[in-house]
Amino acid sequence: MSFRDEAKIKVVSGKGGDGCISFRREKYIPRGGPNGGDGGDGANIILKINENLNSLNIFKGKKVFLGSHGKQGSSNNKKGPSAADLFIEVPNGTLVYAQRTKELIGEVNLETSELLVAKGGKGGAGNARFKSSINQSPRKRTKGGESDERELFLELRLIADVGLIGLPNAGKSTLINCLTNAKSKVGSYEFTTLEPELGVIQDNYNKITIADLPGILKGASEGVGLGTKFLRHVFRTKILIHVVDASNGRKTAINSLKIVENELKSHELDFSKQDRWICISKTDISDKNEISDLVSELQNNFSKAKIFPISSKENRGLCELKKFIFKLT
Ligand SMILES: Nc1nc2c(ncn2[C@@H]2O[C@H](COP(=O)(O)OP(=O)(O)OP(=O)(O)O)[C@@H](O)[C@H]2O)c(=O)[nH]1
Ligand SMILES: [Mg+2]
Repeated sequence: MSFRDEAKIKVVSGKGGDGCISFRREKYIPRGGPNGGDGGDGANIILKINENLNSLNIFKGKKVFLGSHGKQGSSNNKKGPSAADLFIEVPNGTLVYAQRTKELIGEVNLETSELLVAKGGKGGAGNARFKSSINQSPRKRTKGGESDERELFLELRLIADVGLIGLPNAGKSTLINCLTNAKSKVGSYEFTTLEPELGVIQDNYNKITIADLPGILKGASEGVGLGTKFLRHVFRTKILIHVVDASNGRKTAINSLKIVENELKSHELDFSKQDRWICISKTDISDKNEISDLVSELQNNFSKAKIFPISSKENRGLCELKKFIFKLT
């Protein structure tokens, strides 16, 4: 199943139950007072975080969510039962918009783990509530509140600590597979990875999530290759690791770095404040002198970026990289 990071759904909360009109009828009490109970409340519709979800694929088949109605009140001042709220589970980082106006309603994440998206109708008042000194036998009650119907647009921004970016074939998926439990597809051709993949790296104290993304080509911001739409999934990572293939020489490596950075700049989201690390990949098949020249050139040009020469194939430099990744928490 392909990865879905957008979904359109319709949610309809439950109606409130009507209030009841009823009078006490007991032997020897000819004109018993009103005893109609209130109606129960209709179901609220609530989006709720499920941290095990990583996509909006759950909405592939089901797109309409109906809450149950509250029950009517009944005699003897019995309140009608309220309907149970309807919880819809969504992944961490789900943004919720009104479909028509695109207005942001809220976001489901670790801080806001539940978001009310359609309020259930209130139960109506039974006639017992309308008794007064001038009206001992009210025939008045109120109806339950109407349901609330909303068309929502959901957009997922995966929440990861680290994002891997780079040209296609740079070695991003090989790296995430070495660092984490991910099983991202690896291939010697471009665009092996077609959708974001998450992996988790863990020690006794910390858990870090890494996102592997499809490669970015020159012109991606204008739609070349797979475009840059998926970049939103690494927008809130603590750092971006830029994976640069060193095996085609220093110049090509620097050039590829510039291409990817330019595409980031053209994106609607502002990536300029996110820290960058640079992984110089495939050092096992790269010229040693070229690598050391590349490291110094990068250090001069990107003084703030940490630089890690690595080889995922020969497990070089990965311990050092992991050490810094764990320091992120
Ligand atoms: N020699 C060597 N080859 C590597 C290394 N890392 C990755 N490769 C190879 O480089 C090719 C591309 O690797 P991937 O990990 O699929 O690259 P990617 O950046 O995920 O590529 P896309 O998903 O297409 O963007 C594969 O043939 C890998 O086996 C490395 O450290 N050394
Ligand atoms: Mg890949």
